Amino acid sequence: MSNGHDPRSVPPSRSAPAAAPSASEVDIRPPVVGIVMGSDSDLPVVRRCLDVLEQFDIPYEIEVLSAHRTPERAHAYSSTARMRGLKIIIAAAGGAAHLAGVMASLTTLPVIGIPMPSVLSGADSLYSTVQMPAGIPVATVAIGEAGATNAGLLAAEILALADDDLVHKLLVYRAELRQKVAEKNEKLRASLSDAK
Ligand code: AIR
Repeated sequence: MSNGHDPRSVPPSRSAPAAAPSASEVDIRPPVVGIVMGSDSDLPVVRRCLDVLEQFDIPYEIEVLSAHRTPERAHAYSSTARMRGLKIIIAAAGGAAHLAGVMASLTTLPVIGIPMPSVLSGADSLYSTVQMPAGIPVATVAIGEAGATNAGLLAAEILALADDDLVHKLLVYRAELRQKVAEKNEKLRASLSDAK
């Protein structure tokens, strides 16, 4: 499944679904970020990552791919990723989460791993994603939704090395974060002075 702005891609997590774009609005840019997840059950968390990529207007593709259930497809995906024009792979899996490591073993593209929440609160996913042997790196982010958001941001930062427009968008994003914190402080102060 390809591209963040393709009407066939997964629905947004927030707000009402947008009307289907007209043919002229369909994004035909080739994906530069490949997102793979071990199961469709990971999608609610991975959606945070898609939201970021869409916010930064980064074309992506997304697939369910399992290191254990579909090992041949996982190998084929990663070993052809660079040739297909991808620049970054993001792999999300839970439990015995070997997907990011398998992806990283077959490509020299940067691989970002998102440990999914699990019956062990994601600790198993985290350890099995982050504890790579020397030689095959996986840039592992936090467990769950925060990690998914940060995976999208890290991908944007990597792509921004060669894209000034993305640098600008990242700076705006940070400014908005600061603004939100300032608003929270204002609200806190107001509620404390009301309580007096
Ligand atoms: N998983 C799937 N294949 C290998 C792994 N590690 C993970 C998925 C999901 C969890 O197993 O990434 O987080 C449970 O998957 P399911 O399909 O049973 O819901």
